[in-house]
Amino acid sequence: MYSRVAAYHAQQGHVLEADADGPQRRGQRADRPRNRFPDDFIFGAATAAYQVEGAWDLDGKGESIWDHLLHSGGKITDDGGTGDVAADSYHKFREDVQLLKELNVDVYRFSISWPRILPDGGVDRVNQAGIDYYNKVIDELLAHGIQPMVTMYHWDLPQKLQDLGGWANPVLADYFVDYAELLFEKFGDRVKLWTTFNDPCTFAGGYQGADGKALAPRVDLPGVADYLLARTVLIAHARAFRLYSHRFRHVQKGRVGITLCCTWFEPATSSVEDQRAAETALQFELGLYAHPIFSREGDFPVVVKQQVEAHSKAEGRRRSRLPPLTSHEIAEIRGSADFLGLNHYTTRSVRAGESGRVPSMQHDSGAVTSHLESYPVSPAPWLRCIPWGFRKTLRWVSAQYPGCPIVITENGWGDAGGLHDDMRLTYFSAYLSELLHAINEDGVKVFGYIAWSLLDNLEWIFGYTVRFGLYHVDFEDPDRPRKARASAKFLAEVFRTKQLLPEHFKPSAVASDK
Ligand code: GBH
Repeated sequence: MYSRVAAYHAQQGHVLEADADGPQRRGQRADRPRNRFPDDFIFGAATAAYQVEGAWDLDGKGESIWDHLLHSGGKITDDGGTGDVAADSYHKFREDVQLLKELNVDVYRFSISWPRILPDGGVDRVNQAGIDYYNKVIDELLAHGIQPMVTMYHWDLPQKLQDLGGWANPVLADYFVDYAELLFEKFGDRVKLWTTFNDPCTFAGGYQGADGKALAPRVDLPGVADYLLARTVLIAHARAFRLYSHRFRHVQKGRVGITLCCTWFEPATSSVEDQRAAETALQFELGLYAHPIFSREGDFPVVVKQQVEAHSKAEGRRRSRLPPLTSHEIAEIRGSADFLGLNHYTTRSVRAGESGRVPSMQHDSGAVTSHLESYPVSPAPWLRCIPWGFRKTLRWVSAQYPGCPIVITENGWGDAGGLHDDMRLTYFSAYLSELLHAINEDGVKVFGYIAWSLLDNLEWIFGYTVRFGLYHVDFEDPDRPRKARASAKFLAEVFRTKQLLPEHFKPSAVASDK
């Protein structure tokens, strides 16, 4: 270990020389080596309840929409796998904390299963065993010097609330705020980093079709229920944030944000149409949720409102399928976050044109997306390793929402599952290198980086066929043993030293563009 660090110091001068004029060129101060993260930067690893916990009906837990879908008969996921046992983190969380220690993380990002705490969704029936479980997880983390970062909702809605229409029903905001209040009351003395929702853009997919690839709950109302969901989620998020500020913040002194997913959309050509389409695609994916919260003016992005309204009229509707926010709602949502959590994985190519069903968000966006064929592809075919898209995403986000503190809440690579995961290691080193360029040269305010995922886990509809874990899990073995992959050892060093070694710190595609 020492020799690696010494070798690094010997080469550091070389790294500085190679890109010495970066910050000066942009009028910033080079106050640390370019391959170093800020001293107070936080590193972590993430999971989500349904994907790792198992114990789907143990100790009073209620049914979630994922339990419901994957128990609905037949082979739903690619390998027929379910989250019934998953990585069994419900029983093995102490071992997981040991892995987190080994990884040298500052934070562990995990989600709370709403139906484990509130089996029917409402606070009229609290499951004490669920509260006890998360108390134990939180205490174990703190005992080992690891900060808990809690996601309140990572897609496992209590089925009873789906029976009410799920997120298409605005009443869900009331249920969510009650749930959030309970979490602040029970865990807020120890949890200082909260996100309300994980990636609504993706879980809206559960309302955009009912085919074999669709996520739960498989409501087939694209271009309608997904926009209703967006409104409910934004209101639920904002009210939970306001509640924290009024009732808890002064005592608990934590931070509350939201996690949104942002694919980078690269114009297929330099034509004005394709460039505009790529920008619009970003507004439909990220802007739909981020603009109401993080922009100065609030509300949905103008381009989204205009295009959905125009299509809705053309379809003979009396009103836009995107439900308008009242001025009161706009004000309540605007500024309702202490930080933005960003999940970033990959980049797609965009040209202007029509695609998707009518109606659908895809059709409304006027953007046709496709793969960038020449980049390495994961067995999860949506995922390609395109590191420069990460820096472009960060620059775009910080230009759109200036000053907004960002934490990367997910970034990672899926493979078939071996222990010698060279491609994952390559992915992490290349993406971390781009992240450093964004922070140290572009001045993007990123305060943390959390890798997806600590463990192999139920990859939703892909089942266990695609693995994202830093630790391999043997799902054939009832004991679900964990084993470190090469990438875990690599990240443990990055997290410990808060820097990339010169061989991992690459010149950036974006920098050479200019
Ligand atoms: C994350 O979202 C999730 O938060 C996490 O739970 C999950 O395990 C992780 O991804 C890895 O997948 O229609 O087949 O082209 C990532 C969001 C998921 C958005 C895949 C785009 C395209 C699926 N992305 N999705 S497909």
